[in-house]
Formats: sequence, structure tokens, C-alpha cells
Amino acid sequence: MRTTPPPRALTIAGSDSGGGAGVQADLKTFLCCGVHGTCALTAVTVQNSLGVSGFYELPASAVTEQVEAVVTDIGVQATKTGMLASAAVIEAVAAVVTRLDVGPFVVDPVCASQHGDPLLRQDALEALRELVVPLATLVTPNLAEARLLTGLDVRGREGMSEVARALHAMGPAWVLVKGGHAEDDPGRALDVLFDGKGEIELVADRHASPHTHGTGDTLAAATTAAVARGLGVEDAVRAGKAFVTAAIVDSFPLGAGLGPVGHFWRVLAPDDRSQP
Ligand code: PXL
Repeated sequence: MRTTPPPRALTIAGSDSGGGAGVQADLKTFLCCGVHGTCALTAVTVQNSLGVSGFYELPASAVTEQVEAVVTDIGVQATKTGMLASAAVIEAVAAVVTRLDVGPFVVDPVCASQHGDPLLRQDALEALRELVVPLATLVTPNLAEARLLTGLDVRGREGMSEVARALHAMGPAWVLVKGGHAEDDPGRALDVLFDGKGEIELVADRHASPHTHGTGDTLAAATTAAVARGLGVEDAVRAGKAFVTAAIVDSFPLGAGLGPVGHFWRVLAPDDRSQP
């Protein structure tokens, strides 16, 4: 046995019954990135490759108690959020992460699934903006989420800079605006990282795959794992982006709809992956 535990990370997020996104993606990613994953479930979604047909959120106290149980005994070196579901859960998360030492805090402001199904109740956007985003070490919206959070109807490369600045003004130390959904450069996946001083462009080849379920969760989780292992935010985001790019290359069809990004590339040799 080992004499010391590996680094630990906590995800505060929802369950995806299809196994591609949410807590399931986070825990797979944590393992692949050498970190022991812990979780505080916020909601249980009912979903498959065709979409989210509903979700059941947990009582806010259940979320608080899970975070307390993990942090006061196991201890974590970094924490991320995913689907927070409701204003009540968001208020509870903001309170508990302020009270306890959860390490660097990565906020993935999940609002909807890739099918466009809502994962956040309507009244919760303001709570997310006011209570959780300001506490973030790093907030990782895609352009659509950045528009919702800021109210700015921006597009393209210039728009990414504008929303990065507007989000930074809300209080987080770093902002990563993901341009995967940008319209003006289909060949590249361009993200903008901003710390209030300089802007860093992160570019990866864009791999055409319809099976991108879990992309944002995997990027945020891989980044959180890298932070838990001691990397600074910029290096951690670079590591997270490299991880998710490989996972998009490893994506696969599932069911009749959108398949997930793959984590198999990290645990199986290429020959083993082609076996049924
Ligand atoms: O990918 C965002 C996301 C996060 N969390 C849960 C989800 C999804 C997308 O479907 O289901 C639980």
C-alpha cells in the first residue's frame, strides 16, 4: 500500500445517468489525472444520448453535508462545480466553500446541456452570478454561458475579450472563455484566459466530432486535478485543454443521439481500444 494518499479533488455537480458528463465525467477525469475524486451531488438528471428528460435536485442541506463530510475528514487540494441546479443549492455552496478550506475553486457555470436542455432553474442564474462566480479562482464559461452571465450579446474573438473582462469584474481571479462554440474560426478551438492583467490565447486544433457530450466538464475537471497536483492556473488550464483535446479525439457514438468524449485513451493502449 501507499503510505501517503494521492492529491484529492472535490466536484460539486449533478449525476448524468448516461455516464458521459456531470459527476461521472469529473470522477473519470480525476482518476485519469492522478487525483482521488470526491463528490457532492447536487441533482440527479434523467438522461441518455437523446437529451435530459428531467432532473431531481437534492435538498440544499444534503449538498452542504456532503461537502462538510469530505472536507473535514479527507481534505481536498482543489474543488470544482458543475451543475448546481437551483438557487437554494447555489446559496448553500457559496456558504460552505466560504466557511471551509476547499482549496482553489474552479467554477464551471453549467446552464444547459449540449441539447439545450436546462440544467439550472431560471431563478438560479442571478444567484450563480452574485454568489458563486465571485468566489472562483477560475471560472470557465463557454460563450453562451458568458453571454447569459454578463447579459452582453457578444460574438467572435473580440466578444471573447469583452466578456472575459466583464466576468473578471465580478470577482473571480481568472476567467477562461471557451470559444469552442465561436462561429468565426471553425478550424481552431480558441479559448481566452484572463487574469485581470494579461490575456492569453490558448489554441488547439478543432477535431470535428458530433460526440462532444461532457467536453466542458472534462476540461474543468482536468484543470482542477492539475491545480490539486500543484500546478498554477495557467499551466493547469493548458494541461486541462490538452486532456480534453485527446478526449475529443477519443469520443465515440452511443445510443441514437450525441455520444461522449472518451477517457479510454488515458487508460488503454490504442490496440486495446479497438477491441470490442
Ligand atoms: O456538460 C454539462 C453537464 C453537467 N452536468 C450534468 C450534465 C451536463 C450535460 O448534459 O448532464 C449532470
